[in-house]
Amino acid sequence: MQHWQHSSYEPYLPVTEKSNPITRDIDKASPKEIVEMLQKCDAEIFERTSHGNPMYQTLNSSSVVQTIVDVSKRVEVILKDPEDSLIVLSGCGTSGRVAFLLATSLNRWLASHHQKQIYSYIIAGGDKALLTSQETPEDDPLLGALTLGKACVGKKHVLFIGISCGLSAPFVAGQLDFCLRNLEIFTPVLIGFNPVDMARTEPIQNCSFHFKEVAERMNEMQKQQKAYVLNPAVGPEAISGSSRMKGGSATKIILETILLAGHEAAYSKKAVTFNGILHSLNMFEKVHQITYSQTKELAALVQKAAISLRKKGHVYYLGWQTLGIIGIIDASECIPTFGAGFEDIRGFVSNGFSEMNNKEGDLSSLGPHFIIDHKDFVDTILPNLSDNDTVIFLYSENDDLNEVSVLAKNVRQRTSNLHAIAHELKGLSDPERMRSQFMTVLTIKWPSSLYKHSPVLMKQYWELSTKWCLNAISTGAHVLIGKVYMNYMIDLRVTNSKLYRRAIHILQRFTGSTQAQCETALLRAIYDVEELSDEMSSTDVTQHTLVANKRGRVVPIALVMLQSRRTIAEAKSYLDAYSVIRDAVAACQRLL
Ligand code: S6P
Repeated sequence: MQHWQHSSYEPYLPVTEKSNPITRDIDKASPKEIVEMLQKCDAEIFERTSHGNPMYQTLNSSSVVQTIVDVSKRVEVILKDPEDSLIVLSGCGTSGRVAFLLATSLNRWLASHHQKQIYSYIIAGGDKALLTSQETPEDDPLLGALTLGKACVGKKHVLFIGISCGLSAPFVAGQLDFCLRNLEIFTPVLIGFNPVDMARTEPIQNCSFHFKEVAERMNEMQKQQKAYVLNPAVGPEAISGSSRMKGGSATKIILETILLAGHEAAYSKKAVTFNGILHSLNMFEKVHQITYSQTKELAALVQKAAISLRKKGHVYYLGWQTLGIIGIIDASECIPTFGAGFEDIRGFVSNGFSEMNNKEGDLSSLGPHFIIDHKDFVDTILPNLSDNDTVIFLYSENDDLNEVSVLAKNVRQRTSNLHAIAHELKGLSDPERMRSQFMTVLTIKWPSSLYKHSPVLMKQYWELSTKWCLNAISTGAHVLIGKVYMNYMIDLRVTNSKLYRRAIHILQRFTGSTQAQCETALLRAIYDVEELSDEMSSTDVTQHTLVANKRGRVVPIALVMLQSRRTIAEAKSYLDAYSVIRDAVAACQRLL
């Protein structure tokens, strides 16, 4: 049995918030060890058995596979009769980004096959949340329901797939509740990675239900095949709670398995079967093995990225097609995850917003966070590029390699610190010429067995593989520059209720103080006062998070206060002496 599966292991936390024993010492690891730890953590997605622990189902458990079969058949029905029908994928943060990626890719596929485009995506906070962190709308169930209602006006059949890795987002709970009250139109599906028993029970503001209550109603309805819950446990995240990693990857795997099976049944007359689904899941496990077979090369990129960040340089991902979008997503998530500066790691995609194909169109007028085209990189970044910066190209043999070469040549004039992650299937016609353009190339060679299983899915495999590589690079680099303590990101931004609860838990974990003491210290740091007024103590979590959004280092400040009984001013000046959170916390641990 995995250590985290024991009932005594962090019993008050759901799987998605537990700390992973594999990465306990990630903050002291070498780049190669970091990549190996991430490889093991990601391998847990494909764990075959729950080792007799009835509490957990895995991705390969027959009940999970059967639910995938059932949902795939729903997809098939909608694809065969697309009039007045819709498949909506929805979530917050990373879950919404995965929803976007799949909905747009599959609509494109449908359009190219002269079929009606029936996919739609919803991300809490709208399209700007695709590129920036918008954590506040995640707490709003009414907004979730309203957005869903609007997206489905006039539709008679809607398959709604709500994603919340932690079974926690009120935005998604509101949507599922809306579906459950309108089952004549909606078939709701919930994807997440905790047992229903561990779904969030915190009351939601202005709302009569919490997440667990909705998930239980979903479970009830599943008996009549009117709703479906897909919630295998895939183990805790490598960085505690960071569901952009395993949560995002597992969501992508499940959704692609479901949607591809539905497509094949509708268009290739290949019936959805239990074994077919199992086989698809096995193929994704191969993608994991192939990607991580190059630990050394990947570790070298982690190291390069860390050196750049340490020297106050930057990391740039320049990707083609959806690989570019994967790069943009990974880069933008570093800001909320590691408190990174927006310039630290940035992504660019060929053809910018026309490649994104997002609902709200070109967002570049919203500001620098939304400048994503290669052309913008050439105009604004290239002139100041230096050897302190690491540039990583992301492409496959299906891309315009001449275009890749031209851009590589331009970049080389400014820096030799240019690398590539390249996906090859049949092999390039002139591999040496491509290789010579970069300092290093991590070539991922794909066996034809995967292509034969599904030519349609190759692009999705490459996306997932690139996601794993980039998650390793950006996480590893931030770990190496000291942003993480053990496997906790302590300096988190407390911008919604989930993060507020996580912050309190982290404080309890490291100080041994009571929940009440930790909450008080956190609130003092948020409101920047020594003494809380009655109004501050009695106001709701939403208000706290709105104030916290404007403040930095609230959790480290609260930690120092709790640990050393210092005033806020003293705690701040104590922290000023440390640029590395890991050092500050370690020193603080020694204070008592
Ligand atoms: C996690 C990421 C967050 C989550 C979001 C939704 O690394 O930063 O934005 O995706 O909070 O979480 P969930 O559990 O509802 O999918």
